[in-house]
Amino acid sequence: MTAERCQVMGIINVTPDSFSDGGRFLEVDAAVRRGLELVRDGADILDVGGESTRPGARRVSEADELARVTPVVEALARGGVPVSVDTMRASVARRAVEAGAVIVNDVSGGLADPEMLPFLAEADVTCVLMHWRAHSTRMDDFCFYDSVVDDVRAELRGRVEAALDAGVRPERIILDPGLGFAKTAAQSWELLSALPALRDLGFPLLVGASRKRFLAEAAAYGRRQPDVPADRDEASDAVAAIAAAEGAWGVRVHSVSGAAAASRVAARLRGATVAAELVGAGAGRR
Ligand code: PMM
Repeated sequence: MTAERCQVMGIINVTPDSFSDGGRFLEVDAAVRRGLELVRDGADILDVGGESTRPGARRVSEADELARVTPVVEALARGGVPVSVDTMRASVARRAVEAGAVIVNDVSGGLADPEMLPFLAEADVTCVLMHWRAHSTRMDDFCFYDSVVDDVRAELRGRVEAALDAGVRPERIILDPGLGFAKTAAQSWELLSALPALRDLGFPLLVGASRKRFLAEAAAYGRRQPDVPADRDEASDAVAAIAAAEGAWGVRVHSVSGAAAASRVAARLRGATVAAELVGAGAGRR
């Protein structure tokens, strides 16, 4: 999957304990309404997840994850929205793809479930393989690197090899450095400053910085409260602009409008055509 303009992936966490949504979108109707709102704000893709991966979060059962995710994916996909499913379980990925999901976003890069890579190969579906070392309850114990950039590159290369060995086609693979996953704030910043080196791996790159802890320090100004995830949205928009300008394939964000503008600004600067997407009276003439 390639795209000229950085794709804006809007997040729908259908979880009661997500650090950012706080369970507000638990019911299917509310999650679907939220999805449509994100599309109106400029999301290109909606990423639907039923299992929180914030630091310390416990796993949810497969049954709960399926019950949360499947109806939301189905309703949004039926409405014509490109849907991605954020899951580490092959069974959930399978059901979501049957329900219309076109991307499987596995934060474990296929490590959490041995059935995942064979499923991705069989379904021939686009997938995000993220850098990951351990489940959320233990991931903060795995922040040890000789060089975070070199090690993440090498480990991502390992996930690509495993995926190719399982039969996943290379053009189906998107990579993600996994900011905040088994990384200190300093390590996440270092990775963010090395996007060109990560792009050199030769695969489209997804960047997920939105509302993450490491942004707290950059978000601490004016009336913003760095401890409140939603008060990190402007800092998240700034990261989206930088990632888009550096050629990331996509950014995964909670609040979409700033990232959508960033994506269009970056596309314009990079020489891509965005005029065809402009809607509304006179938008193209200003
Ligand atoms: N981060 C979270 C969840 N899923 N998926 C990808 N590909 N990349 C990420 O950085 C990522 C992800 C955790 O954040 P959330 O709980 O706010 O969704």
